[in-house]
Amino acid sequence: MKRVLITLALIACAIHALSLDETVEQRNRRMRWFREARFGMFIHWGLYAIPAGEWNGKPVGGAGEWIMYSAKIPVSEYEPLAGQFNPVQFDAKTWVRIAKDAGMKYIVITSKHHDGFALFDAKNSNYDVMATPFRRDVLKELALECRRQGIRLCFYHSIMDWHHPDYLPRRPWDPRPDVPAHYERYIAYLKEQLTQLVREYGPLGILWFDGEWEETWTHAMGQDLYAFVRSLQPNIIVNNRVDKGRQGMQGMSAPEFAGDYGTPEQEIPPEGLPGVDWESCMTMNDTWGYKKNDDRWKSSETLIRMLVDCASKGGNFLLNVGPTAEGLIPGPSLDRLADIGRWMKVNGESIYGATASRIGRPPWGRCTSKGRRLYLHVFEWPADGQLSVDGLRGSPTAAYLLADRRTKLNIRQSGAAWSIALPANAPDPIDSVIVLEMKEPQQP
Ligand code: FHN
Repeated sequence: MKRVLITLALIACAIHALSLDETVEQRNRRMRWFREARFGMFIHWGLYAIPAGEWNGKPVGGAGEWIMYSAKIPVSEYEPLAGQFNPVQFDAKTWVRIAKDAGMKYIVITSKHHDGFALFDAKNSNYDVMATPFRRDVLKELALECRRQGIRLCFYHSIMDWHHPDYLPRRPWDPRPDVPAHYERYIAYLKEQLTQLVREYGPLGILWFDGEWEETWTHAMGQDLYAFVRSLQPNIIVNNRVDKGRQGMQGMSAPEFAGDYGTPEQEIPPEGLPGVDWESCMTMNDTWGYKKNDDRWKSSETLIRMLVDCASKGGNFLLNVGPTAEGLIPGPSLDRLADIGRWMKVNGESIYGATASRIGRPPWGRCTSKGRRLYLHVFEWPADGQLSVDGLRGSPTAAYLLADRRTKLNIRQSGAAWSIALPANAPDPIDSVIVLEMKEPQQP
């Protein structure tokens, strides 16, 4: 069944590629950096960092970036937040260095979230960062710093817009009946902003669309916007939320929908999404945008193992930070990113450009593969010092720890399986990586 799914997905990709006169080889070339990167930073930042989960002195449920909706705040009361936005501690160089030190290869930042506020000097709007006391083009500073430090810059841009007068549907608590709306005019506005972002802040790695689920946004509009963005920058990558092809929070659903990869959210598909590119996006606590009282932080162990889980299924991991109104990445996020960076410094080779292996999901951890190399991610170190590995294609020629490449580990065949003799103590309590050099490729 899995092979059938993979075959169908590959056919789907071929159909989709051909639909844009793109050969499979050309698509593979366009997706190559994404598949190599495997790990990116998601940044949700905007006016919502000011209330930070509270409104009129009361805590507001839901994600921080949804406070305008969750607290039923009309545009007239939310818009003045722009007059308070002054993140004087924002420093693009620091943010990019933090991402790099964590082993991240790309940054996806909200150029505009659902609240409609532009984090850049938008030519077609005064509801932007230049209309705030800060008066600095955040995305321009980030774009320059990403270029300097060799990180791909990507933008999250919301189709849904709770602020723009031409966007429909309006929120029930804010009908603004005296303000006419023309949805086609909104689409033109959206395309103007995307044109500016690509031409003045690009070239970009990804345009990460979201907010595609309302009935006003149609499949035809999604297909048109995908083609439009690709015409601006032919090698750009566009996620599947440009169109209507998402199944809930899942990935790709059918070949007729536009989008280059699937976007599971707050989950990692148990079997991955065979045959298509995909990226799981994940919060470190429970919110994307900053909330002062959200202290439900996932552990560094959980986050590292999520990254490995994604790579072991051929997917990317987009890990979110929600900076404060002052422009700082929260301390608990920094601690976790530092832990991840320490692990990646030793073991990044087993993630970058790696993908699923024919071994699947062994009881002691996960497995990634790259050409003829297998990376055994041992979460549970065997008490008896013997690691059993099933399902290899061919024989291993060498085995060693990424943490100690010089010491060769003893491997012996034991029936259909292989057994690797391990040192008494695991080099890493979260995930110790053993390399198996094989005679043949080990992809599924
Ligand atoms: O509504 C958004 C939400 O605020 C956040 O941006 C996530 C991140 O992928 N996407 C939407 C919910 O699916």
